[in-house]
Amino acid sequence: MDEQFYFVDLPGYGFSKMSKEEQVKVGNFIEEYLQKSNAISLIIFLIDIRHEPTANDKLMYHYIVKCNKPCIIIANKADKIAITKVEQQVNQLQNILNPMKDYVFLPFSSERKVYTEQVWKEIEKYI
Ligand SMILES: Nc1nc2c(ncn2[C@@H]2O[C@H](COP(=O)(O)OP(=O)(O)OP(=O)(O)O)[C@@H](O)[C@H]2O)c(=O)[nH]1
Ligand SMILES: [Mg+2]
Repeated sequence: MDEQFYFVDLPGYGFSKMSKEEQVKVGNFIEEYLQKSNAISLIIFLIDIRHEPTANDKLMYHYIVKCNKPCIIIANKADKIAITKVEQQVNQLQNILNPMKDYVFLPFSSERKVYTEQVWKEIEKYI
């Protein structure tokens, strides 16, 4: 490999809008990629800070945990809630998904570019 790192954006739940046949193909692709790629340094799992984890979030979270690769969880769209609620909401998401608290959960907003420093600091540990 060259001395570079890449962000690979895997298909999200948008693929639930695909036909059943396509869903199976994409699902198999994601599974194979996550399990067979030795070049994955870190999985970054993005969820929505505003809501409790959905059934899909829980499914994906447990799947990622089973992959046994380093992972951080980013609670995105922090711009959509009051700044005073951000920390509380991230804690609540972690309490539900990861009560053992062995993964890092961080707020983020790709819209507003806030909290980028904390997120980069975490990512840099893996590259
Ligand atoms: N307010 C706000 N909107 C956001 C933020 N991040 C993404 N969005 C919006 O959310 C919508 C979905 O964003 P995508 O990046 O396509 O989400 P995705 O999870 O990759 O979707 P799929 O891959 O199709 O599952 C878009 O309209 C974005 O503009 C954010 O931090 N704040
Ligand atoms: Mg996407």
